[in-house]
Amino acid sequence: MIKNVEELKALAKTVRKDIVSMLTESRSGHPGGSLSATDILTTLYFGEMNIDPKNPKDDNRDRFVLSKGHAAPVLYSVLARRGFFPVEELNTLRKIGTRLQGHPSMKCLPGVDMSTGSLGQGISASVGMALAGKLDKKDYRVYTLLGDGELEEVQVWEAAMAAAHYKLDNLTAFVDFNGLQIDGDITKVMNPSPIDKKFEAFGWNVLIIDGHDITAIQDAIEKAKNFKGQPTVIVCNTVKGKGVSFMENEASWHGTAPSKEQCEQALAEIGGNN
Ligand SMILES: Cc1ncc(C[n+]2csc(CCOP(=O)(O)OP(=O)(O)O)c2C)c(N)n1
Ligand SMILES: [Mg+2]
Repeated sequence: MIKNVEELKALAKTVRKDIVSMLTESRSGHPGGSLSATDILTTLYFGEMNIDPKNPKDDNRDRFVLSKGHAAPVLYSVLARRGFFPVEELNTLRKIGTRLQGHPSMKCLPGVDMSTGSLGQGISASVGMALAGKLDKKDYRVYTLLGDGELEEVQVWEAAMAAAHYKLDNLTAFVDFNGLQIDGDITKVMNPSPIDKKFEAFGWNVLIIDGHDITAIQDAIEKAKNFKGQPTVIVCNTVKGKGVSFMENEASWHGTAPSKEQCEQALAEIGGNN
């Protein structure tokens, strides 16, 4: 388990470079929402979750559900770097017959706890996993990551209501609050704000942090673990496309792959040693 912030920052650079490289190779996929979620997934997978790549289906493992399933590249990178499958396999993203489908499939790839892609469904599955943990008297925790545009799906709020009703304090949801969805500014498409007040009204403990500040992510996870009687949501202020200047805050990079030249520029900007 890595708690050192400098080490986690270095890993986040590696993950960002994986994302850019695999999308360039596949010539399709979703960079913006993968890069905005990188610091969250890096902190969780390397520094927090009780998981074992040698025993990916262990009953007592912590679970993670990528409710915003289109951000599959960031999940694939952390799983590969954590040892669930060979790093070279990242180059097969979205190719015919690959285990690295455009959206994560739990049937193909070890480490994927739930197949997702249809927005709104992942958090519902997480509620079921957390409730099962309570009924089975198990100590595992369930984490899920939602997009801010995903909050426009009403299924999210049914799940939120159920999580509070069943007092699922073993469930922590992250909201990747990057302000953009596929069609642009979330406040123009279908404004989900105020996100914090909505979750509060649905019975959740709410924390608001900078989603690129690894120390803040670690602190919030710890607070959520110690908070009893209610599920916790960590609203993460993020930048879509974080780390690549020409992708940052640009809705057009929601689902567009970089060219080889753009990839070179992005890799140089991200930097890091490996
Ligand atoms: C039920 C459903 N409706 C529509 C889509 C198409 N879709 C894919 S990504 C996306 C936008 C999601 O925006 P957000 O949740 O903010 O993701 P992020 O900004 O983190 O990439 C949409 C509408 C989908 N995957 N599922
Ligand atoms: Mg968004």
